[in-house]
Amino acid sequence: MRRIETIVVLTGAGVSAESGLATFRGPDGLWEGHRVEEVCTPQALARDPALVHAFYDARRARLAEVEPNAAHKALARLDAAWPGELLIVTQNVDDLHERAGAKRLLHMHGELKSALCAGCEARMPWDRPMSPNSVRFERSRETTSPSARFSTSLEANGDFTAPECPRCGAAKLRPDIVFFGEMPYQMDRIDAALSRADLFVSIGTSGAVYPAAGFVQTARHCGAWALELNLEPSAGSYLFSESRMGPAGEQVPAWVD
Ligand code: BV8
Ligand code: ZN
Repeated sequence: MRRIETIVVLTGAGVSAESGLATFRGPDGLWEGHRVEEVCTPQALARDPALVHAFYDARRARLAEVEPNAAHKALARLDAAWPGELLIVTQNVDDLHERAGAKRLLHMHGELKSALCAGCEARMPWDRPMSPNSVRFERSRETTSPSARFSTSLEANGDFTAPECPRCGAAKLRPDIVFFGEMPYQMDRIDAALSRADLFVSIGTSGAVYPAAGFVQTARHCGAWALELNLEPSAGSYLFSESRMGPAGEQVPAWVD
């Protein structure tokens, strides 16, 4: 392994699991009780905006109930101490990396605490429900599994109207989330960092979603050592120089410290 100057870290839902946030591909393969096509595509937003807004309103509200875990805190320590180049690329839309103190951070799939105007493409901080009618998902009584099925209880009263954009006035605000079929944010910046990386570390991701799942190949092609820290082997484990299995709350501090 060459001298390490540039580190690129990729995180996925597994890094937030020990904080209590559900991962996407739990045992029943449902995402908070929904199929991904129902809640994370532009078509879903056009077809059933009330459901999509309620889904993201519930996940945004959940952020107030969770805290960064030892993995987020260890990455923040690395960020504060690492003298070379570092970029933490997260697929997650929660704010736990920031709340742990990470600075050199990029949300490639957007953020729950941001809104996007589908009219003028303005992005703005957002921390309240977008759908005035959506009430929190009711965790169903009969199951306590982590990916417990949720039922959307919408007190819908008539048609759904999106909030108005403060810049252009159009009632077209939507969650600032990269849906399937949409281009992730700052791909040029990510690709440039991967081309310079001496060490690429993937934490808590199943390697199921592209282009993030392809980052390990880009980094290795450019000569980086690739380390995977995950609870179980991912779809791309064979692509890594080294894989260490175990909960991120243990594996990440052990790697950082
Ligand atoms: C695009 C929104 C093109 C935010 C999400 C090839 C190349 C390019 C694209 C594609 C391609 N093939 C297919 C595609 C299309 C598609 C895709 O990848 N589909 C898959 C399903 C095959 N990709 C896209 O559409 C992307 N866009 O390519 O655009 C383009 C080009 C030009 C112009 C326009 C467009 C967009 C992808 C983004 C989609 N949005 N989410 C949100 O709502 O949260 S993706 C969603 O999955 C989340 O962002 C999530 O982060 C991401 C990945 O999931 P993971 O984070 O890995 O979570 P998962 O549950 O799967 O796994 C958790 C892991 O953690 C597990 O391995 C588990 O073992 C582990 N774990 C659990 N507990 C712990 C743990 N590990 C450690 N400790 C623990 N305690
Ligand atoms: Zn606008």
